Amino acid sequence: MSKRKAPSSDGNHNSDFCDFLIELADFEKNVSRNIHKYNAYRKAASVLATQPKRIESGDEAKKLPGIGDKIAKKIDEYLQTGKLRKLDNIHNDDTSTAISLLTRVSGIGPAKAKELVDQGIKSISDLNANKSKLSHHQLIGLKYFEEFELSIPRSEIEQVELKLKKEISALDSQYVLTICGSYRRGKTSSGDIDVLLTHPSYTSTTLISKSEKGTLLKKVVNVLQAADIVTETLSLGDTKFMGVCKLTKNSKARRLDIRCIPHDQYHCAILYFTGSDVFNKTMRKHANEKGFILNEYCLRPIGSTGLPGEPLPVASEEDIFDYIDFPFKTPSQRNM
Ligand code: 8DG
Ligand code: CA
Ligand code: CA
Repeated sequence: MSKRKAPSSDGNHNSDFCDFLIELADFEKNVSRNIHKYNAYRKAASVLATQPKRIESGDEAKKLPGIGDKIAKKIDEYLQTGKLRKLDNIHNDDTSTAISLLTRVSGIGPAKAKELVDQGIKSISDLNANKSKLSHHQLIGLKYFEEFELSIPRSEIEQVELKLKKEISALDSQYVLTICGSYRRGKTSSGDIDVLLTHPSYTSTTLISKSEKGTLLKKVVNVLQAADIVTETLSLGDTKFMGVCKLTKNSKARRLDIRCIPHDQYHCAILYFTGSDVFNKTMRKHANEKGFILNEYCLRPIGSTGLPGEPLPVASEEDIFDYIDFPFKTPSQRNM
């Protein structure tokens, strides 16, 4: 996944609240490593972002789902003083700012960042002076630190999509490729390029060996490397490639992920990797309430024993919505 960024402020009447909530969320994820608080701040930000009007007080905010006392108080403090003491304290704390900075490098997670900061490595130039402490992925993340933070214009991803489809269909016309993530949700720019790939020969039940499965993805990566689209590999497993692509030789380096998905699980995967992550949580919760378990692989009914049954046949994204009786949302309606 791309390092999570603030949703764009287009048409958001509460974008200043969202900005501080997302900063608090990132602090909880990267520094405190409290994923519950991270989720709570993200949820609150996404609820505020979709309000049709400016929220005028903490009390008003508290009426919205996902906003409790603590966040309401922060909204009041912000409205009254124009800032938050908690964020000021975080900004003034050397260790917190260093950990936050290092986690912006692709491949450096919160634990690695803490480990580095504990050794006195606190800046990008410190990282450059301590390359032996970094993995291959982290070294590439460091090399492209600035470029990976730039958002990718939609028109560029459209052109990458054409090139990927051309190269991959020339290799084998049976491959199917979909770019998911924020691009599929219609965003005008994206943090990275999330590609899902499938092939009819690969299903969750066909006895395809691990090496055959890996071959499906590796053949694609090889072709894209030969075509100078893929320029670096961060990691390559049997089903997941993480790397770097460039539209043309002089284009910027972009983060590209390719996941190879069993053919029968393709629609659940597309749904999941289209997101947004907050939308996914809402839909999974709805599925649970209707007696189903939904994940990135499949949709299963929960039997009377409380255990999940066999995966339901799914031939489209719409099927998934229908089974759980959830009104269909087009990808661009899932930006929450
Ligand atoms: P962006 O890259 O433009 O910043 O936005 P994005 O495309 O929505 O985010 P992403 O981080 O690339 O993740 C792509 C989708 O994957 C996301 O929209 C929903 C799904 N997803 C979650 N949770 C997670 C997660 O923890 N890790 C990953 N890899 N994907 C996730 O819902
Ligand atoms: Ca991603
Ligand atoms: Ca993405």
